Amino acid sequence: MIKELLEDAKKNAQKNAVSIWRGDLTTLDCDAIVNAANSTLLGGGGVDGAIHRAAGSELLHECADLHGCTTGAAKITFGYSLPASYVIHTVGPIYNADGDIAAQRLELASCYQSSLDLAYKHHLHSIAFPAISTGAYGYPVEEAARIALLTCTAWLNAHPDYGMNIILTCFNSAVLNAYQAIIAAAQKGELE
Ligand code: AR6
Repeated sequence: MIKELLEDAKKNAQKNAVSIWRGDLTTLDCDAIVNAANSTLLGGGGVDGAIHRAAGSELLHECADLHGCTTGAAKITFGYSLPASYVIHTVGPIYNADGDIAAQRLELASCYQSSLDLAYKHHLHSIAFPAISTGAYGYPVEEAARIALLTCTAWLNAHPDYGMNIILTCFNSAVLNAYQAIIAAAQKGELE
């Protein structure tokens, strides 16, 4: 299934793109960067902490008026001192190996889908994601990377003429390796 989606995405390449990039999300000059936040939207560690530090205190003030965010949903703020114009805050699932894995998958996919829908609604054309839930929230990296890639390519294929540039950022080699392995397997037709 991913193979077909990647091939379809390639056909729409002049308009839409998904790419993998290793580095610090907060340095990217795109329309929006996505924050892997918690449900309070009042800051935290990991990429959330890095975004708030780079954006400055005005971001926290705006977030305080948003009254939190539920898992899988997304809310938008300005980017303040960040190079990105906007921050889209989403809340990934806290991974629980003994819990409902299918529900957690849907919640993680919903983070990507809701963020892209919100970017679309605000007429944004470039968006960079961290690997949501793969840090403090403990989601297995390979599975999270697969969900991210699948959801993003499906979104692009549902909006073939829009022109959305999606960057999936990797802050460590585990995430980068996971994306590369999925793409390689998909290209060989080994991934369904
Ligand atoms: N740029 C890109 N990716 C990053 C950066 C960065 N500057 N910093 C970390 N990552 P995490 P979560 C990667 O823990 O698992 C916070 O406290 C990191 O390597 O930031 O969704 C929130 O407030 C990992 O691959 O987010 C929540 O309480 C990925 O970003 C909780 O953590 C996500 O790691 C959310 O946990």
